Amino acid sequence: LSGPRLMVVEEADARGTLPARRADSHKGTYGHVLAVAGSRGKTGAAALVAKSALRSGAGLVTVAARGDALDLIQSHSAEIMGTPLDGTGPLGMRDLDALLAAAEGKDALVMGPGIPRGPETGALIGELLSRVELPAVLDADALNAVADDLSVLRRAKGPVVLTPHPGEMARLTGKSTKEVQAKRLELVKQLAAGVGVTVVLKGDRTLTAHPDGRVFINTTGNAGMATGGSGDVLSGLCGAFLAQGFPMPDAVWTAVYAHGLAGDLAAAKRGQLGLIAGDLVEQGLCDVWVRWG
Ligand code: NPW
Ligand code: AMP
Ligand code: MG
Repeated sequence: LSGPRLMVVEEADARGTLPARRADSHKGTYGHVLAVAGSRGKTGAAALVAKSALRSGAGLVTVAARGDALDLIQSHSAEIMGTPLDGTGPLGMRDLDALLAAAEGKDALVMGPGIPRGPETGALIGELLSRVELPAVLDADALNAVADDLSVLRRAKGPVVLTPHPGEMARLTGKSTKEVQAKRLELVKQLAAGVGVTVVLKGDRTLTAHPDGRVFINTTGNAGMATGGSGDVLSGLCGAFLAQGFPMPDAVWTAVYAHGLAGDLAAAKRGQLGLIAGDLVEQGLCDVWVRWG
């Protein structure tokens, strides 16, 4: 399978992306992630993003969410900082000023898991990306929000990473989930090159496509990860690596490899049936970092 444009990621490659932490470093060295995530009923998605980023080396993590959800999100973990977004209902243009202010001083954006989505959410994401020069990971409902008009992504000032599961990829490409699964390699390359973004098509053998035509095939992970919140953990992990300044696209395929390995190590302890997304964060990721020294 390996060739100059199609690469199978090996553990030594992934481990090689992570520099050692310097003895004289501090939390400012490791970047501040802003996660626009969570809503009432889906506060867990935001907590998983934030905790995953914190467990993956980010110096600071702030979640921006509606006030009614934010208190619950922060109650999941003492380390999570918060920026409340006024009002209720779906995210739209009225949230732009608050998000621009929240993005100041941040090093990476993660948008989408559990967000309240409405007719203006795609336009809001496009406008934010066009005005903030940060690497951005779009997942879950941020993907669904931009699916109708992917041209908003072309205005982004920083590198953009999309992390769709096959259902979200179907919405992004106007295909059925079945067609997506039948043509995974072709579609992921097309989307990455067509829109000029890095695309992670998740599932068994996750594919990471860079706009320059390279595709990275992942070999870690297992069916125990087919459980609610697994993908939210990946978006937090990608955000943490980008906030730490790891280069593109290495930051992304390394995050995918580590996420799958976390799932494999956690499944070895809990069984595939017992595995839940929180285990990836609390157990699996930490075991990966220890294994990688
Ligand atoms: P089908 O049925 O096969 O056509 P949705 P979601 C497909 C948040 N969460 N292989 C499949 O489609 C998320 O962050 C909050 C093949 C399936 O029915 C989002 O914001 C949690 N098909 C929101 O909820 C924990 C696959 O997609 C459909 C596939 C909704 O996210 C849970 C489902 O996808 C969740 O993360 C695969 N490998 N994977 C919390 N604790 O707060 C997916 N599909 O409709 O986009 O819904 O992914 O659950
Ligand atoms: P999401 O559907 O957004 O929660 O994402 C699910 C995460 O779990 C993705 O990173 C998938 O690659 C991973 N995952 C789900 N099912 C499997 C599987 N059968 N084998 C490997 N990884 C999986
Ligand atoms: Mg998801």
